[in-house]
Amino acid sequence: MKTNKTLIATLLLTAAFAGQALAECEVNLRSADTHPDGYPTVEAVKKMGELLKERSGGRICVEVLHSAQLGEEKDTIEQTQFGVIDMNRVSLGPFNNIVEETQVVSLPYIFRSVEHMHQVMDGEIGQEIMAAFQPHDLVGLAFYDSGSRSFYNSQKPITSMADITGMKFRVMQSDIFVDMVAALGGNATPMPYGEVYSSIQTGVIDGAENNWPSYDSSGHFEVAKYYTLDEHLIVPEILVMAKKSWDALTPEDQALVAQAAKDSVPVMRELWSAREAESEAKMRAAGVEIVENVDKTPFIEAMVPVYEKYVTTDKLKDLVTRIQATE
Ligand code: GTR
Repeated sequence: MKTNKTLIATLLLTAAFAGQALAECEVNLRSADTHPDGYPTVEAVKKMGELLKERSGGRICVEVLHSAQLGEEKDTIEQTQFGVIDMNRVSLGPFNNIVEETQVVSLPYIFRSVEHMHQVMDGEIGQEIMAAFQPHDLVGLAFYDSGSRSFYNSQKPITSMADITGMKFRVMQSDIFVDMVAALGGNATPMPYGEVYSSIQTGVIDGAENNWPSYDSSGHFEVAKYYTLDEHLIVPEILVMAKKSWDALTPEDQALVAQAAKDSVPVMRELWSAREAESEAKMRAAGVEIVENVDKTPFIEAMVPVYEKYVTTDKLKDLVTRIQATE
C-alpha cells in the first residue's frame, strides 16, 4: 500500500514536471531537414534550439523533424513559404527558381574553394542574398556548409569529360543543374533526393552528384561505387524561417532567434569538417572507386554557356563579378 502511494506520488510529480516543461515552451518552432538524425545540419539546428531555449528562459523551443518527415525539399520550401512549417534547412539549389539571387552561388565552379565560399557568404554578398528571401515570405537565418559536390555512378569510373557523354544523372530540382550536365554531354533528371537510391538501383539513372557525407548517409555508394572528385559545385545551404512564424514573434524574440542561428554556424562548420573526413574515410574503406586527379579545366571551360544562359541581368552580373573578385 505504502509502495503504491509512493508510486502514485512519483507519477503525479513526474506528470506535473512534464506539464510544466510543456507549458514553458510557449513557442515550438518545427524545423524540416531531409537528412537523418546525427547529420551535421540536423545537429546544428538542434544546437540552435538549445541556445534559444536557454536564452528565452525555456519559452522558445525548436523541434527538428529530420529524415524528410515533412516531405522532400521542394515541397517543404513551399510549406515554409505558406507558414505551415516554421523553419527549414535546405540547399540553396532548390531555391534557384524562386529566389533569383541564389542562382549565382549555384553556378558550377563559381567558388574556387570552400574558404572562398565562406568569405563571400560571411560578407556583404551573403547579406544581400539573405535579404532576397524576404519578398518570398521567408526570412534567411544562417548559411551552412555543404562541402563540394562530385559525380558518382553505377557504370564506370569517369576519368574525363568524354566519359560523361550519354550518361544519365539525377540533379537537384533547379534548371541550372540540368544545363550543367547537358553542357558536359550528359542527360540530367531533376528528382527528389529520396528517390535517387531506387532510381540508380533500377537503372532509371546511372548516377547522381553530391558531397561525401550525403553520398555516405543516403547509402548511394551501395548502388553507385564510382566517385569522381571533379568538385563542380560548392553550393551553400541555408536555414530559413517562415515570414509568418517570424512576424508572430516580438522584436526581442526575433533577435534571440537570429542570434541563436548565427551562433550555430561555427558549430555547424566544425561538425561538417569532422563528418566530411569521417565519411570520406568510410567510403574509401567500403571499396568505392575514386578518381582523384581529374583535370578540371575542360569541365570549367564547358560551363561558359551555362553562365551565359543564367547570368543575364545587371544584378546577377554584378554579383558574379564581385564573387570572382573576392579574395
Ligand atoms: C545534400 C543537401 C540536401 C539536399 C541533397 C540533394 O547535399 O544537404 O539539402 O539538397 O544534397 O541532393 O537533394
